[in-house]
Amino acid sequence: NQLEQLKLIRNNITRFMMMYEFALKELTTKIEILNDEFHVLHEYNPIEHIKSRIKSPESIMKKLQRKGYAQSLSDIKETVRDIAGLRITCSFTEDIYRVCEMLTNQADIRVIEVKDYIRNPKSNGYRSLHMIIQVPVFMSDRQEDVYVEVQIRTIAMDFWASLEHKIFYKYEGAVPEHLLKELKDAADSATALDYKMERLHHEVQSIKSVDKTDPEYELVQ
Ligand code: 0O2
Repeated sequence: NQLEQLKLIRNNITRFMMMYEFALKELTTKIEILNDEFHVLHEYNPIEHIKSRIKSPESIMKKLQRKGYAQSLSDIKETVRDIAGLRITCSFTEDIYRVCEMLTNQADIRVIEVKDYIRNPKSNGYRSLHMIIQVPVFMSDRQEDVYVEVQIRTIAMDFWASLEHKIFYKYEGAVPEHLLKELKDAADSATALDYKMERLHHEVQSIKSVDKTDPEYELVQ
């Protein structure tokens, strides 16, 4: 009987973790569809790439210890809302807000929280748009609304964040002052680059919209 109970616990945990995988699959497909449709309408892809991850059991435990005691799987679900994580890398900053809006407009997605570290960067220079959303997952016997943390960034923001993350872990949080300063400078350069690339993109887009079949076109040339 104890063995049966253990089996039941194991199955519950496996199904619990699978829920997050399903949510990520569903969301990834949704975003790919939005990206493809956007390409048809605007002749470019706002999304460079998408990466998903499931938080490791160790990280879930660490977060639970930090956030307080959880007695059941549903407590864990409510306490750790980033078990499923999706990182969307966009070409330009304005695309980040477009993707955020496209997700918000999906009828079955519920936006729980948005943290805008682009308009309000962290003091170390970190920039990204974070969303906590809920997506419905349909299982054989029930529907579960699953939390997913979505981080939306430009390539430059992502480049900066991955290096900063490596440095932070290498020094176990005690990063030397001069490196912090250099990281902040690099974050400022990344912001300037994003700004410049967006401006160039607008300029090129306005050229592209000239109708070359228009007889006036040659006169303007
Ligand atoms: P991992 O391994 O990426 O998952 P929370 O603890 O999530 O309830 P918090 O810290 O306010 O509360 O969440 P927030 O601000 O939304 O940030 C969560 C995630 O954003 C982090 O996840 C990182 O992925 C990323 N992030 C936030 N700040 C920084 C930063 O300064 N540098 C870098 N490189 N990434 C950052 P985890 O769980 O820390 O790690």
